[in-house]
Amino acid sequence: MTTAIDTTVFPRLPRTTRRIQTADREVFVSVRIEQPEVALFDNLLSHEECDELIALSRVKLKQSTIVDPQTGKHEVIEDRSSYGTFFNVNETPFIAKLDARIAAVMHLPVENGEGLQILNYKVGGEYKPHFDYFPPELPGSASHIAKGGQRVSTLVVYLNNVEQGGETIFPPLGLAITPKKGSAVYFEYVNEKGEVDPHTLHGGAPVTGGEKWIATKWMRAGKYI
Ligand code: PD2
Ligand code: ZN
Repeated sequence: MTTAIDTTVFPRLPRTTRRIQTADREVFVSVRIEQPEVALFDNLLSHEECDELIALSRVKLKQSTIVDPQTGKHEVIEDRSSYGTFFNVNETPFIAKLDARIAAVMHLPVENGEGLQILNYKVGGEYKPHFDYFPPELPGSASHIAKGGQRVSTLVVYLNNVEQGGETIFPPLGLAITPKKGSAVYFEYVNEKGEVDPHTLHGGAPVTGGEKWIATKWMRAGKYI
């Protein structure tokens, strides 16, 4: 049975939630801050699920791109020195299981999600501070916002323990999150008026030892098309 989700509620993750019972796994909210809403989820993926996602992705990695806010085109740039790939929503039964669990903890329908992105950073790899939303005032954003609305929230799932470096950083908040296999950082950046929050500027600090694997889910305000 699926329960209808009220997508108009803010914050999307209720402030008193400490455990989220998804269809197949209990997830723990171990840390949270407000304004902007940031939360850490423990026990989101099993170690076996992390290993399987890495194995499925390793064979199809390509150099990552970003959306140029002026042109809207995907470009390879130095700010994002990682390799990545993605899975369409519900691409396989395994991905569908993860998409459903991720949607449950993000309190939005699976249909609002973009395909799961997998990123791999080697030593020196980083993702310089950026916004995940499309800056509303820039011309390159319109074509992306047309595909299901503005991005509203992000989940970054850590697929391995990184030897050194590779923290997810939020410079305006003075916050750094150490990657922990199977855990995830969640944040929201669009309020009830549809305004984006620049305090959600964040990045992936350079990896200084070992490598880093993550899975990212970006949610839209409406059904992603
Ligand atoms: O690798 C990260 O920790 C990271 C940091 C910032 C990933 C993303 N953003 C992203 O995929 O949007
Ligand atoms: Zn990001």
